[in-house]
Amino acid sequence: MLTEAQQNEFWTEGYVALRGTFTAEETAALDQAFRRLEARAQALGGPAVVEGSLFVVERRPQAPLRIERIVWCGGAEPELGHFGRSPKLTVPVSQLLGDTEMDQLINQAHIKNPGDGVAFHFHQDSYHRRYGTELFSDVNGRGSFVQALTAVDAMTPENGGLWVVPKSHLGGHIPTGDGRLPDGSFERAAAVPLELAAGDTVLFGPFTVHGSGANAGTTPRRVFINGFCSPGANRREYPGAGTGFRVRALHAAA
Ligand SMILES: O=C(O)CCC(=O)C(=O)O
Repeated sequence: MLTEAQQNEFWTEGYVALRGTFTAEETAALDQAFRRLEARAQALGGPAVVEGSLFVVERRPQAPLRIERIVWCGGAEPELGHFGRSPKLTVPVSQLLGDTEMDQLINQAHIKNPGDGVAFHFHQDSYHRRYGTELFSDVNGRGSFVQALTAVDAMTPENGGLWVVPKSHLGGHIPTGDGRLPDGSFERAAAVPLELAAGDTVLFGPFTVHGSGANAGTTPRRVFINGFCSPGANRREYPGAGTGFRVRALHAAA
């Protein structure tokens, strides 16, 4: 469970890093599942649904395959479904959502290999959740969504690690047409790199501005992302999850 200090850090800074969420043995299992996903991706000629997982890939002549994301990766790799609903993630998330029940919307694999150019511009997840439209309601008044990003490899600024803008959540949702935050709507210079060891997890809310650059290092940077909303918040249909895969955290909400 999150300590009070960790919960305060989340609400004050917009995110909190948890060290050693998964054991070395569990992290090795994540690594193996990601390798199998990557082998499946390498066999594809373009975007495809495979066993309930949406592989968003781009094949380019004379360049490495770009694996943009693998949506609902637990379809093709059921072990990733189980890890994504582990109490190690759902209990802290439920503390932050303030409810033992939640709907899982995201169970996703991001694989960035050196030189593949995959990058994520600075954004708020609230855009992707359709905040501000009829498809999402902030039912708990605090964003109603928490994302857990777990490092499968050590994550550094060199290998395309995540950057977060502390306190950027305090201004709430920034409306955009296409998810690209307008110049001046957040303090880009205040972004800090998140260094995680394999098996560590960062939790962040829907308004926390974050992004990551291309992998300019020599090692892969793979992350396992699971996102949960409060029951009743979401009406958007997600691949694999529909309007939400109901999960109950095994504890009483703090
Ligand atoms: O994989 C990354 O670096 C980006 C992850 C992210 O921005 C997200 O899941 O919202």
